[in-house]
Amino acid sequence: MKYMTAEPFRIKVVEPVKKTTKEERQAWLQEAGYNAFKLKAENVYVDCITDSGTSAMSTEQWAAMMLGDESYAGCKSFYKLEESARDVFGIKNVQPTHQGRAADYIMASIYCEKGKYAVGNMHFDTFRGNAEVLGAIPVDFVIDEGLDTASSEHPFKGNLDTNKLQKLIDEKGADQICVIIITVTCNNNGGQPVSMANIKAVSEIANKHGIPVVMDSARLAENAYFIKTREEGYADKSIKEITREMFSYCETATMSSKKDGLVNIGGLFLSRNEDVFLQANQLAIVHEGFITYGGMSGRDMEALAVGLQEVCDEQYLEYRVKQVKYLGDKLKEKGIPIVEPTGGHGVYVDGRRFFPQIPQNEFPSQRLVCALYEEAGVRAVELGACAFGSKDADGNPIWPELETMRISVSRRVYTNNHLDCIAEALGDIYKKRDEYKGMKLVYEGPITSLRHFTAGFELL
Ligand code: PLI
Repeated sequence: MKYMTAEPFRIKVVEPVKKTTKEERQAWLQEAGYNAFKLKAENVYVDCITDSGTSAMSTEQWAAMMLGDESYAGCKSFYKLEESARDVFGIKNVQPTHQGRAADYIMASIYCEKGKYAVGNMHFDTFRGNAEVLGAIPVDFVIDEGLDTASSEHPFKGNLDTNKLQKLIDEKGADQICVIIITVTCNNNGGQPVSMANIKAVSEIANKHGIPVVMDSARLAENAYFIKTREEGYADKSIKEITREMFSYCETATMSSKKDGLVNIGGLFLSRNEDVFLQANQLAIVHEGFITYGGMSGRDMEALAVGLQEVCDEQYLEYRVKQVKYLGDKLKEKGIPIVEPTGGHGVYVDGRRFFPQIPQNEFPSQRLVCALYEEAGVRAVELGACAFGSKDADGNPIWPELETMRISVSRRVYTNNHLDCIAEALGDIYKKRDEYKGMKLVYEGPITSLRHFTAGFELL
């Protein structure tokens, strides 16, 4: 396949994007309170705020949508989705949900207990929010290398630290841990993968102590590809063999299908525990929809059934992971500090190392998000002081260890030319980095863990 290094698809439908002036973007930023979530998408040139729900669908997926069976109960589309999901996860019981956070809600309602610990490598916000509402205590036990943005190039920075887990069990007792959740890939620290050895080791400890293991599997195929290419013994296994082994170590899996489902909406809840699955069905009926659609339309289930198969294609995954690395390498060439190695769904720039003059309480990564939009119309997202900051019981701020700007790369959407624009713009901002000052948070909503969506800032 020498020479065949381009995208493994050709473009059939295009969506125009608008070029805008710096003056226009400065005005829009000010109107938006310097919060990228409040910008109108039509005023964004390259949108990297998320990789969620933004994939381009294939001809096969669009064709499948025409077959959508919209029957309330027992529709054909559900059975196709069920078969496809069983094939990828190796789990028999499949409950659709309208998106990932609904599956999180169902999972948290079943597993979380007041005052008990929910251990994770790094919990995603929507599970954390649900767990907190239910009174559980979410704790992140990612390995130390996973928090080291400067020097560590550990191949599986998403791994859960089994020593920290064992210590908590020894100190508090296993009955104080209601669930262990492994997020693949680990979104909060760079789309970093979790190794099979780690998933297995965590599940062995959990099984020994009777603690259920759940996998948050939004980016399951990207994780499997990293296992195949980085972990000994997996090079000759197919992606589906790897995903099935990954999920053989858990009782339950949740999925935001908006990422590796290659669709724009949808979620899944799967469990090999029959009692848990029956409870999930009940919760789905109350909150989502009947068991065989769970908040999804028949046509969307058709597209997801196909997307789950397409995402396991190795040629697609090779292109996907290499495209993200392409952007990471371009930024590194310019001396820009990024989280290394690059992960599966985006490049994470270290805000503190980029703007060392801006302290964390003046939101360096948020400043970088604004600078990138101002210069190039590129929209990224802050994952730092604003998004991950919290407060102690007296309302004093607690600043997070990780302070990054995530440049998420949507699946099958942008060409490397778009990524070149991002690299050029960030390179120019980096050259004049000394000129930037920080930001002041002037508005935040009542729920600190969700404040980044609606926060208002001023430039200092
Ligand atoms: O956006 P949802 O409700 O389909 O999925 C929530 C969700 C659950 N788990 C993980 C690991 C996620 O990354 C996730 C959503 N992620 C978003 C929106 C993101 O921008 O990363």
